[in-house]
Amino acid sequence: MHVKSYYAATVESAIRQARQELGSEAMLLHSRAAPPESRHLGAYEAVFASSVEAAPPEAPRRAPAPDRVAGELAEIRRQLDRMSLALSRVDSRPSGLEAWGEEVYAELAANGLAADLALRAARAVDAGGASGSPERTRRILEQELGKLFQVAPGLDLPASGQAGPRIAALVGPPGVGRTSALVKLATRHGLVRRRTTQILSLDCDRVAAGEPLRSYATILGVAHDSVDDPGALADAIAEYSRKQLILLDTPGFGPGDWERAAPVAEALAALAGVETHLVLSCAMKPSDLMRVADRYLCFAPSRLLFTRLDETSSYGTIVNEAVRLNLPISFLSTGQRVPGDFEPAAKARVLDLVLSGSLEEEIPAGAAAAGGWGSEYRAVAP
Ligand SMILES: Nc1nc2c(ncn2[C@@H]2O[C@H](COP(=O)(O)OP(=O)(O)OP(=O)(O)O)[C@@H](O)[C@H]2O)c(=O)[nH]1
Ligand SMILES: [Mg+2]
Repeated sequence: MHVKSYYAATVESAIRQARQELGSEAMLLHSRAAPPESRHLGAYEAVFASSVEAAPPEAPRRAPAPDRVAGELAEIRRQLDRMSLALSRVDSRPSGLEAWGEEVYAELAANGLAADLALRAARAVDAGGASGSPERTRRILEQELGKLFQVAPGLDLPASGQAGPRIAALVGPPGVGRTSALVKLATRHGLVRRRTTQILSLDCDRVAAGEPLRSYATILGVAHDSVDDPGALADAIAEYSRKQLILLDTPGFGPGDWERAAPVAEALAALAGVETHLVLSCAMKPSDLMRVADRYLCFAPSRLLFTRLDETSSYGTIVNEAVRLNLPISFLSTGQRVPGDFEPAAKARVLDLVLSGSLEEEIPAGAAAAGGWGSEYRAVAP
C-alpha cells in the first residue's frame, strides 16, 4: 500500500493524472487546495492510496477492489489505535503542566478534545499566566483552539463566470442524518432564498430508499428525482443544469456493503464543481467516528457536517475531526425537527460547545458564579 499526492491546476486534472499512473484501482483519499509549500507543483492536491506500484497507463488493470484497500486501511488504523492506547497507558498524565493547566487539560479531555489538542491548549493557558482567572483562560482557549480549525457555513457559489447550478452532495454512513440535513438545506438554501432547487437521490439498489426524501420534497414543494445508477448521475445533473441549486442525497454504506461505495465515489469525483459534505454523528464513539470518516475520504469531501449534537455533551470530536482531516465545518444538526434544529457552523458556537459541553445557547444568569472557566461564557447565536 502506498500513498501518493498528485498536483495540478484543477482537482479533475490531478485525479486524471493519478488514474493514468495508478489505474482505476487506486483510491482517492482526499483532495484539497495545495498547501503553500507545495503550491509550486499545482494549485490542487489529490491524494491517492494504491496497493500497486505506479504502472504505465496502457498496462491492463484488474477490477477495482475497494474492499481490499479499505480492509488494509482499517488494519493500519487498528494497529495505530492499539499503539496509541498502549502509549496513553504508559503516561496518561500530561507532563510539564502547572496545576491550573492540568485542570484545564482534564476538562477539555472530558469534553472529548483529543489529547494532543487539549495539551496544546492547556500549555497555552499556563504560558499566558491565566492561572486562577476563568475569563483569561477562556480567552486563551478560544484563541488557541480557534486557530486550529475553519468553518465554511453556507453553500459555495459557482466560481465567477462559471455557468450552472451550485451542487452539494451529502455522503456518510447509514442513518447518520443525511436525508434530514438535505431537507433542511433545501428549505433554508433553496426555498427560503427563492432559488430554483432540485433534489436528486442516488438510490442504487436499496428498494424505496428515496421514499422519505420524496415525501419531504412533496410536502415542501421542491422538485425531486431519483437516479438508480451512479453511471447515470452526470446525465441527471446535466438535465437539471438550469436549476440554481442541486442537492444530492447518496446511500449510506456500512462495512458490509462497502464494495458498492466505489462506483458512487467515482461518479461524484467525475462531476465538476460538487461540494461534498461528509455527514458525521457527534453521538458516535470518537474512535469509531474516526474510522468511519477515514473510510469516507474516498468521496473527497470538502466539508464536514455534524449531526446529533443533541445526543451528546462531548463536542471535542467536532474540532478533532476538523483539525485531523483539515476540512472546514459547514453545518450542525441539533435535533430531529425539520427544517429546524440546524445551524450554519460558526467558530464561536463550536468553541462554546467544546468549552462548555452544553448545547444551550444562553447560560442562565448566575450560573457563572457556580462553575469554572467553561461556564462563564455566553455563546454567540449563529
Ligand atoms: N437526535 C437527532 N436525530 C437526528 C438528527 N438528524 C437526523 N436524525 C434522525 O435520525 C434518523 C435517520 O435520519 P435520516 O436523515 O433518515 O438519516 P440518513 O443518513 O439519511 O439514513 P439512511 O438514508 O437510512 O442511511 C431519523 O429518525 C432522523 O429524524 C439529529 O441531529 N439529532
Ligand atoms: Mg437517507
